[in-house]
Amino acid sequence: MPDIFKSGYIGIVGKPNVGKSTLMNRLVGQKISIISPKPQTTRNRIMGVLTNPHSQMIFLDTPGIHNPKDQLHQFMKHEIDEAVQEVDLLLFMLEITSHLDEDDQAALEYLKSYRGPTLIAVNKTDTNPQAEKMLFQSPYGEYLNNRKVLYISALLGNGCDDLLKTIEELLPEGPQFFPEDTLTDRSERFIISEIIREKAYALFNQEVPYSIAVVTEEVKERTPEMGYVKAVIYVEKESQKGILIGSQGQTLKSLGKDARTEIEELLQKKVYLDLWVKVKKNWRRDPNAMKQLGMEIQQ
Ligand SMILES: Nc1nc2c(ncn2[C@@H]2O[C@H](COP(=O)(O)OP(=O)(O)OP(=O)(O)O)[C@@H](O)[C@H]2O)c(=O)[nH]1
Ligand SMILES: [Mg+2]
Repeated sequence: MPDIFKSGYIGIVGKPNVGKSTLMNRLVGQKISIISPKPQTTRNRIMGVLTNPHSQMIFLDTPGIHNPKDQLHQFMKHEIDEAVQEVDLLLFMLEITSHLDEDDQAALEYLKSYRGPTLIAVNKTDTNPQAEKMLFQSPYGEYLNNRKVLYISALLGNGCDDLLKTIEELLPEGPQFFPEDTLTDRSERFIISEIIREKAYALFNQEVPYSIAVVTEEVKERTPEMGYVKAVIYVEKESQKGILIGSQGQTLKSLGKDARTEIEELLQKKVYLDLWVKVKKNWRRDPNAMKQLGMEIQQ
């Protein structure tokens, strides 16, 4: 083995819900990004770093590619564009489909216009064992000629070792950009907010999850064994506040319990989670409100 070190940025992109966050967590070996069966879960570019003796792979999980319909979508699109600008390799994920919906079209436009090195990962092969046969007959097929395609299950890990090997081969020789123990560039507060948002995605349907933004305002020690976390869940309407809190506060309590368990794992101690619900009217359409929630489009 020649004594060279490889490193670089890998942008994980694709339509909403194809499994980008599941894959990043799998490749890095740690839960960094939140996951949900609902589309448009990830809203930010989130870094996950895998360092080993011969390489450092810096993955950028991104929001699903879609046509923006409001200010939040604009922000998400901006996060994808920002991430892709700095990558050495684009990892384009897709699921086999018999017809291309609006999101597939948007994702394909992205792929077609991208000029740098690209690797295609066909995901969810556990639910589609015929994927290899079907890809080139599916509507995606005609756009993938001459591209390297790998078949994986991010959920079960099938094909993921091969994928890592291939990525490593394709990366340039380079320095170790981050210390060995770096897993992400995201703060503890950001990850706590995301955990709370993930539990809310699991509990609520229709518009409610999309109207939620979480801000973790305080993380401190109460005693050496006990942490204190204060977080505010913002919604867009009074009626949503009622749904979130539930009768006698039961719904919020149950959301808090789900989130607390995972926050305790993250902080490695017992935690008192102080959860608040506030209304920030129509924040998804309001650039100023978005800025206050930490989602500013920086030019
Ligand atoms: N069966 C199966 N399900 C998967 C696989 N990978 C991801 N999923 C599921 O697909 C859903 C979406 O996964 P995510 O990782 O949140 O997808 P995403 O692409 O990050 O979604 P957005 O952030 O909304 O763009 C979840 O329910 C996952 O459990 C897979 O390989 N097989
Ligand atoms: Mg995601």
